[in-house]
Amino acid sequence: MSSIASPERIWWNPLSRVEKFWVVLAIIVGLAMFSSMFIWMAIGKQNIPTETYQVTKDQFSHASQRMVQQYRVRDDAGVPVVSPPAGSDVYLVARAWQWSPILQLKEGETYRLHLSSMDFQHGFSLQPGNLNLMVLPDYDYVATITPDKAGEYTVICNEYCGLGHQAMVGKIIVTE
Ligand SMILES: [Cu+2]
Repeated sequence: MSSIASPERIWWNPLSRVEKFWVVLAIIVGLAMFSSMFIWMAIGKQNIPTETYQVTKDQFSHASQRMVQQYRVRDDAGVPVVSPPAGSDVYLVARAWQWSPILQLKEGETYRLHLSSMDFQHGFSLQPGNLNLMVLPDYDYVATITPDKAGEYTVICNEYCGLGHQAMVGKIIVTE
């Protein structure tokens, strides 16, 4: 018999008990994983409360500028650092390729974080913490957040937005 001969073709034989067992088990595991998506959505605390509104770029950038004028405490490498009062609306502007301003929030207080973009689609990714939100032009995406751990957080863009994408890094400071 030559070495390129086909192997003996027995694959159409009826499934053995063992094969049946593993096929059924794989289906059960698959269904369990599939349904866990919905279970996590309902009870896993995986989704933060959000609202979305239509907004023009001018309206959003004015709201952010007003906040910066009122609550700016200093600058960090040319980016204003703002410390808005607890419970207030805070505005983070995404534009190619910068997040502005730097928000300084208080631990344990709740804020309404508004996100919008002045140009392309960007992704708000908070590190550490792994909070991920979409940032779109002409939409005001409002996430109600309560920072529970003081520290300095990095905001990176996780949606490819052009040549400077990898340098699009911002900051959120949470104080005690
Ligand atoms: Cu980007």
